[in-house]
Amino acid sequence: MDAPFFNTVDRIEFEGPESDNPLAFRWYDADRVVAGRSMRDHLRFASCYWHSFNWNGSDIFGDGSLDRPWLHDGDPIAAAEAKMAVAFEFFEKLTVPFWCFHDLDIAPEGHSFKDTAANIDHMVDLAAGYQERTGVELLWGTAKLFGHPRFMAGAATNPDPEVFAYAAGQVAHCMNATHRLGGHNYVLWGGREGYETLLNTDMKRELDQLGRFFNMVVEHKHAIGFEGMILIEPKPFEPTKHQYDYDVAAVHAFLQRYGLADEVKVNIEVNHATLAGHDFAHEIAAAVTAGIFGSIDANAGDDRLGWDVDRFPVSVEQMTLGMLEILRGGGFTSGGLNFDAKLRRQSIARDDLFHAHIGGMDTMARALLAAASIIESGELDRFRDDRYSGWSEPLGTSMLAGDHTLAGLHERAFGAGEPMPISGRQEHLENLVARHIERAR
Ligand code: XUL
Ligand code: CO
Repeated sequence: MDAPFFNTVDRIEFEGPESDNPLAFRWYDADRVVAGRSMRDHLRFASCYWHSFNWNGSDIFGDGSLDRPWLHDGDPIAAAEAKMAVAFEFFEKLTVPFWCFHDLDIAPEGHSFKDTAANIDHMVDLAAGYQERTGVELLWGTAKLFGHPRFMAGAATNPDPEVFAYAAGQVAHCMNATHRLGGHNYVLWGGREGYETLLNTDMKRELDQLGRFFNMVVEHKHAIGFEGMILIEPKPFEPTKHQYDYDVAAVHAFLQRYGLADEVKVNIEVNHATLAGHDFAHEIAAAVTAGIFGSIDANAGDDRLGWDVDRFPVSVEQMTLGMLEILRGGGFTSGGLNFDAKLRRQSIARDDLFHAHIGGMDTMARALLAAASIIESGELDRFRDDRYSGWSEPLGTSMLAGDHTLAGLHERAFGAGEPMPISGRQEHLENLVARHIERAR
């Protein structure tokens, strides 16, 4: 394989909104300070290994279309090594500060658990060297508990305890690897943790199994001294017909039920939110409200396709509304914006991967500027505070303080008269957001 792999692309630089250079940032200016923090620190961009380096462009109807020679050439370990060289060439040229992986993205599965573990350890040693040389850090690691047929009926929620035990071993190994690489978080997405039919499913048992599994994950985190956050990634369906981690609200209820609400937060993916019938911004607000906001998988769905298409984000408006909730919640701590996004199958030129990420990063940077400008102007928050101002008056405060009963308010209603409705002013506020998007520079 030729090196460098991306031989037509150099380091991507910021050139400003007027630039016509398609291989430059127009909005993402890493060192620029916005609302007290550099763009690099606000956005904490990560590139994901699986879609960019492990996927060959195949879909359920067609074979691989992308130029990814390491996916079919030669010895599996040599191929994994070649893939990692290309991945870090990409991260460095893109200037993305973080990356994310599944254990089996970076290392081939062996003939036994022991072989696979040795393959992972070898690749983690190499990754540690690349991280050291390039300065790229690990946003999160995760274990692939959904690809192999052993997991077809679930990992932690499998009817067979042997599969649960295998998955626990795999997660322990992957958590140790993530810890070794200085990972900022560890993610659990329950790809097969759900069911296809209740006819063969004992929901109560499966939820108890999942609760125990996550408690073991938290116990292991403390046992090995891993200081990163444990994150669950909600998704309503696909691959299973119903997934237990349906959305943020379902995950929060689950965490409370199994005593995990102080230990585990959420990794919210845009397209998973929309598949659950929510706006992206709703899921962030739900997580901030519950105190479990962690990290984001940035991507986009398609309005006419009801599955997880993982496009790169292109809508400044959608992302502005999301960034607004993130900033209102205080911004990221250990989390970041991971592009869990893939090319379209016809995007077969090597540099398409750069165009995709540059577009995504510029979209998010513009969204950050617009959201920061909305917050700085204070108009939106003033309107919102005014709308609830009655709750600072005696009636509002005394009702919340518990000084009234339903019977007392029943009596009051006879003499109180009709409440005076006021406008919700949605269109006015939408125009306000549009104005900030147009003007934020
Ligand atoms: C699947 C998905 C996963 C997780 C990590 O829809 O989003 O890639 O982000 O397992
Ligand atoms: Co994801």
